[in-house]
Amino acid sequence: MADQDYTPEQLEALKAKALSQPLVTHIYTADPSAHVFEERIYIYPSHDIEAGAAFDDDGGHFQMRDYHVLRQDSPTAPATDCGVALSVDDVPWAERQMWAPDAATKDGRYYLYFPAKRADGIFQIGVAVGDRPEGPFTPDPEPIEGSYSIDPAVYGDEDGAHYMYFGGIWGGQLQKYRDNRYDAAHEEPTGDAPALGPRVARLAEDMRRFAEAPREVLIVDEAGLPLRADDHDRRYFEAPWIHRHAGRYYLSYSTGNTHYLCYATSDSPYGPFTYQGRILEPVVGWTTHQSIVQFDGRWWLYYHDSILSGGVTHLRSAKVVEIEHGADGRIRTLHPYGG
Ligand code: FUB
Repeated sequence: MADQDYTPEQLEALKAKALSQPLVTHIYTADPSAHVFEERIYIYPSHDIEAGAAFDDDGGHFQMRDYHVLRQDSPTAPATDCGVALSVDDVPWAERQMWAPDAATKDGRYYLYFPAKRADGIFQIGVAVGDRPEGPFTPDPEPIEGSYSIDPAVYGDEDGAHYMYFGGIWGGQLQKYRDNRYDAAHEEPTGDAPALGPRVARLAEDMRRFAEAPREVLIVDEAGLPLRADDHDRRYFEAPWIHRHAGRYYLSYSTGNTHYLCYATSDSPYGPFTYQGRILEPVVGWTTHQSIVQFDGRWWLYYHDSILSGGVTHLRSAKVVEIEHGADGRIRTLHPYGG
């Protein structure tokens, strides 16, 4: 997960051709989870900082310590930083690395979901509750029971049920789990073994617990066969997100070490999801992470890249660009710097 080497001239050229510019430039923001609350866009990003940690394949250089919420009147309007919504110092069970968050609302309350490492280095997912979309949020004293790994994304279905999708491999530790149990000896599968999938669990009515044991989400190819573990151009790595279009569930995600944003579709929130294609080609920076939201009948992809920091992989900037679903439901692939 190291920086990429770009000359200043190359970065300037990419910036000039970029589909969009950073939502804010006074702080670094990443992994933007966007929602329409109270008829405006609220964005829940990671807050990237330079902590001086060495690069490693487990993402040790991502040492984020708090969350800021951003707000826009519409996806094309300027973004306002609503300030600190939650700090790791206020979360009794968490020690470090507040990675990609998400938020949901129910009955007038707002719930911020976030992964962080416990003191023993194991990721879990916590929840914090507030009365406003921008917070502040008060964290529950313990992580969500039965949660693990990273990248929570909560989807509120049309029937009122809420589902949490989560999980990321390598630094996100998902490969250490089978049947919801941790074993340090487990690694990412290889070869023609089925790739690991994200997990999904319906949330309880109080939005602070799982109502069921997490299930693994299967992603299959056009022939209905599970994506293979060695299919790194298509297999799930991290950053799950669900949106619903024309009655179908769309699971978008990152392929991690091949740097694509892909999607797969299903008739059920539990899957199986059938792989469909790419939404976004690789950005500047190792990671890629998205959310997809509808606003005034148009669809928007919130994503990030590392152009503003000169290509520093752990100093990213959230951005937004419009996407299109074709008449056949397919999403047109975007190239972040044109072409
Ligand atoms: O921001 C830290 C991690 O990088 C996220 O949790 C992943 O999705 C990747 O974007």
